[in-house]
Amino acid sequence: MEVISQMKIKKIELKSHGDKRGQLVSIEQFKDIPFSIKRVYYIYDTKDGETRGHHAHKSLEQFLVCVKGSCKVKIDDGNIQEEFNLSRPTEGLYISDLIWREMSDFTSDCVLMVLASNVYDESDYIRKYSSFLEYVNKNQRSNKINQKGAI
Ligand code: T46
Repeated sequence: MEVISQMKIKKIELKSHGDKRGQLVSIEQFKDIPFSIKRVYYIYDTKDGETRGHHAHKSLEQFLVCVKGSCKVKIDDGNIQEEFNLSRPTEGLYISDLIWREMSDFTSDCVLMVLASNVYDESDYIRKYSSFLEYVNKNQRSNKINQKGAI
């Protein structure tokens, strides 16, 4: 099966420090995830049947963890689509730039925590799918030109 580049999307397993009191998971920048953390937000109390996301970012890295409950994350790089199930506080999904994402199937207890590489910036969002595809194509064309120039 063709998969979206591991550089762009990656499931990351987190270590849990368990003892008789319970569990603790820590996430450190550049150690557990490949970027520096500038922002943390979380999504909770998502209503039954609701979906979220439906956008991509021009330049943002994020790491999504369901610290409670579960949800699905559909991702799309403009060519390939994949779906991930997030259901454990010890696993997260790393998503880099130019990836369309849609979150769905939130359980009523779901708390989806997101670590982000930058502060909130509405101008970084691409909220129209057709604009996302245009952006991806333009990006791929300029990457090819740069690669040819480098030879
Ligand atoms: C993403 C997925 C996984 C802020 O004021 N600050 C913030 O840091 C964020 C993330 C959102 N907001 C405001 C903007 C909207 O008025 O909160 C409201 C809901 O945001 P949005 O509709 O973008 O939420 P989602 O769940 O569709 O998407 C969010 C993130 O925005 C996005 O970057 O990748 O979660």
